[in-house]
Amino acid sequence: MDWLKKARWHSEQLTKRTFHRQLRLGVTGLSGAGKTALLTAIVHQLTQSHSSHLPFFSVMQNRWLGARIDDNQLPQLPRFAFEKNLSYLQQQPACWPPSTVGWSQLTLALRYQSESSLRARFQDYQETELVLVDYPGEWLLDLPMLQQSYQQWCEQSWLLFAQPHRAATAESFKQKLRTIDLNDASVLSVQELCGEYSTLLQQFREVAGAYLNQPGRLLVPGEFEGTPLLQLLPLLPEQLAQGGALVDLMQKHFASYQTQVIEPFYRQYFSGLDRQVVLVDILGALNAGESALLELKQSLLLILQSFDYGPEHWLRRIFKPRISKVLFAVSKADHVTPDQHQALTLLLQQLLLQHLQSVKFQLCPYEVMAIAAIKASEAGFVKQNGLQQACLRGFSATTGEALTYYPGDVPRYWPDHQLFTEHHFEFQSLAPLPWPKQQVLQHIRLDHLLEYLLGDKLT
Ligand SMILES: Nc1nc2c(ncn2[C@@H]2O[C@H](COP(=O)(O)OP(=O)(O)O)[C@@H](O)[C@H]2O)c(=O)[nH]1
Ligand SMILES: [Mg+2]
Repeated sequence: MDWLKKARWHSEQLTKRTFHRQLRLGVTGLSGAGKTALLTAIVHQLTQSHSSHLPFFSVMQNRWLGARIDDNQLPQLPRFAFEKNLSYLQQQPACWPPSTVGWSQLTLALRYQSESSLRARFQDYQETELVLVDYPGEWLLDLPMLQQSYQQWCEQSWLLFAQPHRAATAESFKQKLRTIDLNDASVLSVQELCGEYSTLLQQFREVAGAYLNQPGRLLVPGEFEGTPLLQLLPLLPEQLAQGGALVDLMQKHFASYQTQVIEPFYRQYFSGLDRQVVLVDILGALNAGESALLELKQSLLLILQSFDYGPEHWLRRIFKPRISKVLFAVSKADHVTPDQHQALTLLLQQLLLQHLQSVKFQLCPYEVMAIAAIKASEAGFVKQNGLQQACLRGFSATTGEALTYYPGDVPRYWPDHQLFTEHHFEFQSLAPLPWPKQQVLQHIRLDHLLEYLLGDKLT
């Protein structure tokens, strides 16, 4: 290598190192909120799209050179199944990819020209490694358990299970607990009992529309699937005073769950994130009724605690947070007509504000918006009694039939009890629209989402 070549090679290495940037974007939300759809859409849009599809994503307007999946990421980590997910949307009829369990990630290399004319003169392009991390919001719901004793957790759990929408579902498990021998901590009986508790949590979610289910890993175990760390259930508070081998074991498992499941999650995954999207399916909660909406609210308040960055916050003892922006996104906005999008955003804003008004709470910069990762409807108008009425066109997710309909209004304020007694919300689920190959998937405000989360880092 002559000296000129050598010098150029060194300078290239140096520039690469100097300008090599990495950005870790977390995508979370409770099961069914739309994480898989959003990640699939983000990867698809960044690798396939051009400026006309993402008009508000500024880097795409005149500096974008492209993006590709970088599979050199650590092969031992679960890879987000982007190609498989996309193939479901390409089927005829198109269908949604199955919801995933656990966490996964995918790395994209984003190439663009620098905004600075000086840098652009010395470098052909900038490259940023975007690591997309998908993890269940259920895991964030475990955070408050870190500050509780086993006794407090049992008391809080059974208070929750006594609520009208949960009581009937919980009754048979409660009766079962009353008959068990508290001195029997044999492997088989503990396994059976924990299996029943895990089924109860699933029933809460499916039958009672309940979101606040702990421990979150019992519903979405991830890498702890089948391990004794997940053998945990809340005994009846009065049983703790009686004592016994089973009480001792549960106390021990509760402590292990805190130190070997919850804390490592915050240290290993959460602490490395730079930006975060929290998806919220408000329409689903409105459909499920008043108690579901109330629990969604409580769950979100718990999730918010993970983003409380006040200097005195106890979470700082476990890890150093570095998330500098959070986007709270109402998902599936394509299930309502565009004139209702603002109401969706307002609902979520009101909820967040209630909490943020507390003086002690310090959230990093955040934004709220209504999005559809993959738009499953066409919005339009029909004439009714001589008047233009907004409507949607799409295909029912359950029957596949073509629909033209007005889905109804979204309340602009948190609905009170009276509204739920008078009105039953029924926002239909839609199947994905047929997707001719070569075309880019339709979305709502994905460009705003990308601009807010990545725009300032791609300069
Ligand atoms: N219409 C519409 N439905 C969506 C959208 N995103 C998700 N969904 C629906 O919500 C379901 C759950 O989404 P998914 O991404 O699997 O949620 P996850 O459990 O958070 O990963 C999907 O099967 C779709 O029915 C969207 O952008 N538009
Ligand atoms: Mg998923």
